[in-house]
Amino acid sequence: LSDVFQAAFGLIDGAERIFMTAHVNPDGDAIGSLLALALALRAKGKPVTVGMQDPTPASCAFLPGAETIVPPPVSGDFDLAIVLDCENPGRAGSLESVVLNCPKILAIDHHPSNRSFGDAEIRDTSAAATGEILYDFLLSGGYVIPPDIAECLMAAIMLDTGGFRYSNTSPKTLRTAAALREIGADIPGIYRQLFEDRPGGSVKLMGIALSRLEAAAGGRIHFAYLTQGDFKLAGAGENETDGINSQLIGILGTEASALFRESASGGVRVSLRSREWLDVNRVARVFGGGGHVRASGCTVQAPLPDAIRQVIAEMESQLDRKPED
Ligand SMILES: [Mn+2]
Repeated sequence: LSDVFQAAFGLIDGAERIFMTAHVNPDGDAIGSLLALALALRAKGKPVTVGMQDPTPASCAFLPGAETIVPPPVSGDFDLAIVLDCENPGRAGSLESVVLNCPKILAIDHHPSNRSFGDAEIRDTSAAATGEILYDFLLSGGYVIPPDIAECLMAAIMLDTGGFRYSNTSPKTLRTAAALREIGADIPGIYRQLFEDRPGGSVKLMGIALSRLEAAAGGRIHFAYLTQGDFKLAGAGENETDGINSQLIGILGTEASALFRESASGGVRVSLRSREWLDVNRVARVFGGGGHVRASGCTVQAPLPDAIRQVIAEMESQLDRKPED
């Protein structure tokens, strides 16, 4: 057992009331990882409260335990916070204060981070998903992985690898997936629910976004935006934008893409993608966000046209600094 795993199990064993959370604008890795660990801890008799700033996306509602996630405000006398899939506690959004009020913090994540946090921090940037780390973590702690937990971990891994298509899909990722498949995780069912099934409103939203397609940097950047009026017109929620950025980054000649969403809670949410070399995590960090080299996000507190101008200008300037190879 590695030292950091041992420290993490020490925190869990010593805790009476555990609070768990993950990043704002959650995806299948955030939700799947939260639910997998919550199911495992509850099976051991640990009282766990799972709180999230933002609602669970409809694509993840099928995951076992999804109905147990509570929205803010979260109150309770917790003695341990477990923060998943976050490079810093601020990624928990408005629930950061609940995390920081806990006397102990355990972080489990696979994003690159500038500064460590937590009383124990399991950070493995070679893992494709936080769910991939959790598989090893649970096994090493002697936890059994029943089919419901396997389903959650498989969803976590499949979301962050795009269904085993992205470059982060390692041999180890596939070995973990193979083990989860043997336990019974339903790959085609998870794929369909995470990536294909969608309400008509989100398809209409995609149509609106794509009709706004714009290029910058001579076609090396493609971007689109959605206003509050667009969400009303389409009858879709702000988190029903899955797949739009994949369309943008797929345009031939594009190195980086951005989708801008005007948020009802203020500011503009920006999702960034890159194809081959641009580190969009560096772009997102300029605006206080973060994520991965190929997929990142941030929120810009500015009117939509200003947010677009600022972020596109930063992307252009970083595109112009391509290292010679
Ligand atoms: Mn992740």
